Parts: sequence; C-alpha cells; structure tokens
Amino acid sequence: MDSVTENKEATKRLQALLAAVRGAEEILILPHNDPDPDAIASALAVRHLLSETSGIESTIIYQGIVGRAENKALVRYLGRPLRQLKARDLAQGLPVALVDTQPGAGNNPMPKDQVPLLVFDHHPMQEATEDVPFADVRSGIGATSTMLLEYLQAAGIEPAQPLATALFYGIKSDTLGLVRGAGPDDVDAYFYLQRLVDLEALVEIERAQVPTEYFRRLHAALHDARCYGKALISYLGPMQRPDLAAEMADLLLRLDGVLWAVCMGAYEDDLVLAVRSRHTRGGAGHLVQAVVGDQGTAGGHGFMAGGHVLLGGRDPELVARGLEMDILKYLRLAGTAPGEALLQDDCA
Ligand SMILES: [Mn+2]
Repeated sequence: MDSVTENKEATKRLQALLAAVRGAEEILILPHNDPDPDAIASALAVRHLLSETSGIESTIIYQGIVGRAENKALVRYLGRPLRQLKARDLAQGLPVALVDTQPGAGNNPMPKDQVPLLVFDHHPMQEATEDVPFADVRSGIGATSTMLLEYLQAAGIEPAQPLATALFYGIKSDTLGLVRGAGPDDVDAYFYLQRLVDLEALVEIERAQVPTEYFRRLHAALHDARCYGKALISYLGPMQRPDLAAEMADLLLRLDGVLWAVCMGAYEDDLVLAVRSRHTRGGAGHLVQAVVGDQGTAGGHGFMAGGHVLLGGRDPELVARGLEMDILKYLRLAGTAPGEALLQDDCA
C-alpha cells in the first residue's frame, strides 16, 4: 500500500474513533492484566490522543501487577501514569477503552456483561469484539504502540519525549527489536520514534536492576528445565510475581535447537503458564489454549502466549506435571524421548 492510501486509512480510522467518543467526558483505559511496555505505552497514547483531540479526561487502570524490573522502571520514568483497579471503577458505568487486549480474551478485568466503547489490539480477533462500537484489531501488526502512533500522526500530534520513548520501547520489546512478528508498519513507527527517544532513560529502563527473587527463580527454572527434543519445559515453584514465568521462558527459548519453551510457576491460587515458540508457524497461543482448556484462561499470539489454571488448593507441582504431559501430547512428543535435565546432559 502506498503512503497516500495509508494516510487516508489512518485519517478514516481517526474520524471513526472521534465519532465514537463524541459526547463522552471521561473514559477508563484498561490495558491487559500485568501490563507490559506495549500495553502501558498504548494506554498512555490513547489518553493523550483523547485529551488532545476531544478534551476527554481518562484514567488508566490495570489489574494485576507491574512486575518486571524494566516495566517498573518505565512506569517510574513516565511519572506513574497508571493505578491499580478498584472494585468500584467498573461499576460506575463509564465508557471503557481496552488496549492491547479484547473483550473475552481472558486477560483483562472487563465484566462479561459490559461492552467496551473502544478496543485497540494486535492479537487475534475475539468474537465478543464484534459488538464493540469502535474496534481496531490488526493481528498482522507487531505492537499496539505502532497502531496508536498512527492515530497520533493522523491527528497531527508529535509525541513528546516520554510518550515517544514509551511507544518505542513498546514496539522494541513486543517485537524483540523488530525480529518477532514485526511488519513494515512497525519498522516505520520504530524509525519515526527513534529520533524522539530519550536514549539515556531507555538505557536505564532496559538495564534496570533486579531483585534477589529473579536469580532464585532463574536458578529454579534452570534446575528443573527438561528437554524433550525441540521442547523445553520447566516448573519454577512458587513465584513472587506472575510474570516471572514469561521472563524465564524468553530466556530458555534461546537454547540451541529449541522451538518451544514452556515455564510454569505458582502465584497465589493460580498455576501460571508462559509459552514461547520459534516455530515458523508460531502456535504458542493454540498450544496454551489446548492444554488449559476450561481449567482457566489462556491467550496470546503465535510466538508468545500465556495462561492461568485455577489450583483450587491443589498442589501446584502436581498440576504442572500433569500439564507437562498434556503439552508433550499436544506437541506429539509424548513417549518419543524421555526428558533430559538441562543442567546434566547436553540436551538439544
Ligand atoms: Mn502488545
């Protein structure tokens, strides 16, 4: 598509958005649970866009925690623009914008009987999104931040340094520096933002120091990791924050020859699963949905996905071992080769 046609489409989308929010005075912006940099940056961009174009005030609220040291550093740098959801927030009946997630995705606090007014997302389309007055879902895009930058540009707004830095980091982290699921739109957005970025702040964010718990879970993840051919599976034990499983899965996927990394850990009454895939066809989202089934919630893209299984008081390790068998069956690796401990044999 040439840039003139692209600009026309962006303008059309912006006009449709402005029509959808006409008359609204206040909007709640909800990124997905345990928001990542792409969700945080996109939420901030929606807030800025609505305020600049329509004078609408909005509040960014999230469920879960901002866990990763890098994400905490980003939120600190941005002056803490978001707060945790309180029970009464969604009971007020204010219009809601879902960002980097959709109704029915299972990773946001939107009640099933409420329809958001706006949705911006790059995950696969959910059925419930069809009822949303304004929904922009483009699963071919690497980051929601890329989509939001396009709205800002269509509205003639150049993001100030903190927002530009957040959007840049959102694209960079969601696409692993433009190598995972990134398309030409992400590349354009990345290089547009690059000249606006606060480089010193970005270095501080990306090299944020981590607490002892990080190394303890890393030790547990390495100690438990078992290789089954092209799959690596590990149970981390109890975690102080739910996104440690994802952090460890990212790391384990780097092992030579591995196409699948699955990390599981217990957090409160949930068993948290993180799945990473290097398979050319992705498949992480399908895998986690297939093994979690109706035992909890699951979602994600082809290359990264996650889920929660409700423990209901069960022993998390036993549940994790059961899921491990289901994962191996799903990947047709059950019974092919016994798992080899990562730290004892040269697996893969
Ligand atoms: Mn995203």
